[in-house]
Amino acid sequence: MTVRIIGVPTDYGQDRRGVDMGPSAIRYGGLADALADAGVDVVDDGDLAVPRAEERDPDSHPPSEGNAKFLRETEEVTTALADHVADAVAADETPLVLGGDHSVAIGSLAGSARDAEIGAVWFDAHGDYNTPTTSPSGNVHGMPLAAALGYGAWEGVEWANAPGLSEENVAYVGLRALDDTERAAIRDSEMTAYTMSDIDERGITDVVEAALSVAGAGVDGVHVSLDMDWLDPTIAPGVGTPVRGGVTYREAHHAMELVAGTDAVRSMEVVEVNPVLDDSNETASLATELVASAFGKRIL
Ligand code: 6HN
Ligand code: MN
Ligand code: MN
Ligand code: MN
Repeated sequence: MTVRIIGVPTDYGQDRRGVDMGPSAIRYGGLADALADAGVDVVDDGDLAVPRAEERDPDSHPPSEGNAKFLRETEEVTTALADHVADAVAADETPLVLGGDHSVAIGSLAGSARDAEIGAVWFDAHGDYNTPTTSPSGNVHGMPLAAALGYGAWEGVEWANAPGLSEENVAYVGLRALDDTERAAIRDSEMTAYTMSDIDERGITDVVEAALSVAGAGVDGVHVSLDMDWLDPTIAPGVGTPVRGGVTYREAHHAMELVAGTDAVRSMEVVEVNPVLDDSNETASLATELVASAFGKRIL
């Protein structure tokens, strides 16, 4: 297996500065060694060019598009990312996207689902299912799944919609912070949502196996989206929107080992690592360990 690393140093999808240093922090945190431990071949594309938020007007898009900030920049970057991801998949490689904030997922999903039917497993504290008209913050990192699925105000936004992804093949794992309109929209959707309470009751193995089978049913492959705020902030403090009560170190590793066990991973991203908020780069190093587990690293 060849993993193609694509860094996407965005920070305009949310309000805290520093997450644009995520790709560097993850590489510095030992990504190359971790992937070597997993026994995969690696190609590193470096980072995509990303506009600096200070040099752009967050509201430069038409008001009909709602309150989403930096929508033009999001379009510019995710369109380029989608091409890179689609090229990697077409070359039989597995793209590994390093964020940046979670808005980059719009590009990962659009690229991975360009010429195939895919599913997605969303490891996150958050639903990321807002739209430019429902979002309380206007931050696009809270919207990528709605964008990819063409939900609400995202309907017909061609650059953002992922053609081969449908709601029935999307599973959340570890939800614990939803906005009210977002919660209602997720309930009304065909997606499957496993919350932290489900993990409490059923255990991580059962929940992740169920999520992987939902995502993988009848599709060509699965996109794995790993938002580092999925983990408990005591072990992953370097994130912009931490929420208490996340998964533990062991649960996270086991979840990624189950991901590796399916052999269905078509593309993956790890996002929201913010070294400015981190404690000695520990969130970035943890990200590299989890990626290694997802790509097949075993203890013995
Ligand atoms: N993330 N639901 C909140 C919002 O602003 O839409 C938080 C989103 C967090 C997104 O962590 O990727
Ligand atoms: Mn606006
Ligand atoms: Mn999140
Ligand atoms: Mn997220």
